[in-house]
Amino acid sequence: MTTTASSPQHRAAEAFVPIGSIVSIGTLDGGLINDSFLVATERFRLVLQRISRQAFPKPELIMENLRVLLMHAHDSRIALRLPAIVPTRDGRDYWVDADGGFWRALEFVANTRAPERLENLAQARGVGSALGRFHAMVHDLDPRRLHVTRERFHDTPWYYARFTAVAEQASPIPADPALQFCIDFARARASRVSSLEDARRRGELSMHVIHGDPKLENVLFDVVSGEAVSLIDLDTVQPGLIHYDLGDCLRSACNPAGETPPDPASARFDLDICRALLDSYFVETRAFLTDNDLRHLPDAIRLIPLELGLRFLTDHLQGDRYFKVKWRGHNLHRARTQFVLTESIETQMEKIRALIDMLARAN
Ligand code: GN1
Ligand code: MG
Repeated sequence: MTTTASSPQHRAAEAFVPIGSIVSIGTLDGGLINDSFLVATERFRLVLQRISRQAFPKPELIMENLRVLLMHAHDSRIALRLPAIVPTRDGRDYWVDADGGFWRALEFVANTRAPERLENLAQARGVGSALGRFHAMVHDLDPRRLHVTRERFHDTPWYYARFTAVAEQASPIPADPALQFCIDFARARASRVSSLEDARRRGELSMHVIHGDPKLENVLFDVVSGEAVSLIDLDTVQPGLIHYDLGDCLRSACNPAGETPPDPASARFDLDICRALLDSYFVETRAFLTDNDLRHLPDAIRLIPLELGLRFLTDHLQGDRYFKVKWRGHNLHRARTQFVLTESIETQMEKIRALIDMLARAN
């Protein structure tokens, strides 16, 4: 799609590329928060994004973090490509339009693809290796050097409290079996939302630099070698628990149904994918993972899909203010999917524990 010269994305693109050089601007669908475009000039392509100020009240902090991360990655021996910042024509990291829209441009990582679903177990290994290399790369980067770009981003008890407050306000809840299922599902887990935050508060888990959103779509595979070569979407790189990343990566990669399957009931957690992914993750990280890290990992796998389900459900109850939706009910559909996935994890908890013990011993 080519946009008109007066569109906001066209005007923003002109801040980053030489005047008159734009050949086309296409929309990059997929992200649930920011607006993304692929800008092509005769000589190169770049990814142009308008950062959601609702999700990121201070988007300039994202760019400051990205600078720190990229400098660190540059000095690292670990092979993982991270998209470079494309500065504006006057050398800045971002451009703000007349309406306050915050725009930044990143390198388009060429000759790669991001499959929506895993196509084979070799890709699962690739995802685990890429996340492992990322964690290994930032292991010696002091998390205090990074800003918090999004407060309470993986604070499950906080999301739960917000859900109950919003559900309270929304009552009487419209009669809808899917909505009732989700609300009952969430309420039945009230006593189990704080396990990870409690462990953090007790000092059993320590803060590291994390990706924050390492879902499958954010892993890029080389089109020729098939190797996982790059991690993108670095907006939520900030201090956190590696458990948030592992939980998020596994909930996304191990559910062959995806985030919006035709039928939410088809969501399930695939142990074979989990085994392949964690095995290659441990190859990169086992040297610095602690016993406590491993002990709390099964719970993170259960918690992060529950948390995402709570976030989708709350957004549905609030009238779809945060996540982009394609239809009214999309967030409810997504919430059901995450809850069905959570249930599948809950029924396999003993196997997940045994699997992690086995892999930790083997690596
Ligand atoms: C959002 O915008 P996107 O697709 O990168 C969300 C993640 C969710 C994800 C679910 C800042 O990510 O937390 O896990 O959707 N990002 C933010 O697909 O809320
Ligand atoms: Mg993201």
